[in-house]
Amino acid sequence: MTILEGLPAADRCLVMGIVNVTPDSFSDGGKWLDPAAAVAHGLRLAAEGADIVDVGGESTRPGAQRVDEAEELRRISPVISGLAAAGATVSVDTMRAGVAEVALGAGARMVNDVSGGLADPRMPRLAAEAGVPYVVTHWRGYGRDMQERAVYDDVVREVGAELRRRVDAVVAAGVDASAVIVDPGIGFAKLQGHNWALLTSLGEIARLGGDTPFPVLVGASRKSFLGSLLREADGEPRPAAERDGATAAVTALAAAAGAWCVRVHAVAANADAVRVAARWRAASGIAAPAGAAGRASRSGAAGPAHAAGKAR
Ligand code: PMM
Repeated sequence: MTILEGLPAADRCLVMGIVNVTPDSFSDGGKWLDPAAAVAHGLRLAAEGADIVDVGGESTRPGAQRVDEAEELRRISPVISGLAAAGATVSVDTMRAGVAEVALGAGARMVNDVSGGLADPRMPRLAAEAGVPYVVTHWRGYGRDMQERAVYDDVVREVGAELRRRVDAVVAAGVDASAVIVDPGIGFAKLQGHNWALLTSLGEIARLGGDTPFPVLVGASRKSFLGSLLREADGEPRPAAERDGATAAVTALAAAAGAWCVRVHAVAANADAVRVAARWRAASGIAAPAGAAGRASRSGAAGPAHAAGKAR
């Protein structure tokens, strides 16, 4: 099997566009509840340069309540089949194996599980049997109380160790190590400083894969640590819809540090940013990110470990 089978490969960081089919996501909740509008939005993101379109039907924001499985499926199934039929590369953002199974049947090619297999123990086996790339995200619990769990002595070391345990568990469940993508889970049980520490340590996250670094996915788009950074004169955080410039800056830096993919709401500026970063890396003599040319075939000598170093 080739690495990340079924996904686009590029000699740059990939761009994943977000389609949240939810009434309550923090930045775009309620905008894409109508399936036709959601499909049109996903295709617009693909036209703007999204390599992958990520479709989710359950908000994971801090404080969010869970939806039931039937409702999650009702929201996303027509959107996934519509996008896949139109030729988009689709991933499904879900913590439920039952939802992932239907989504894969409808044409999704990747499972994006923000719980890293913790929320539904059947998920790793499903991903293994389907043979699809599987995003293992660092997670400490559901949105309703996750921020109470944002307690770390050394966030990079602890997130790394917890992620490594999750990767070992999903591999033990049968997922091919070359199909694993890791994600530090920006904003999931993390305070602002934790997010920055992780973003500046992507090389360490990638090196959880040892000599063959794992592809790293970064989901920082419009998250509240950016709103806090860009506080208005009155002290209020910058609203979510006005965080796209900061998101593109994070994208450029993460991609220059070797991230495999960034998950973003506003695709066009981020598609430019990853191209700038690729040129930057090329001019610096750094190879393509892990996962770009095939994890199994990479030497592991360059990539994120080389680029990001220990700059915390
Ligand atoms: N963040 C959100 C949802 N899904 N998936 C991955 N892999 N990584 C993330 O950081 C992530 C995610 C929450 O953001 P949204 O409500 O804007 O979709």
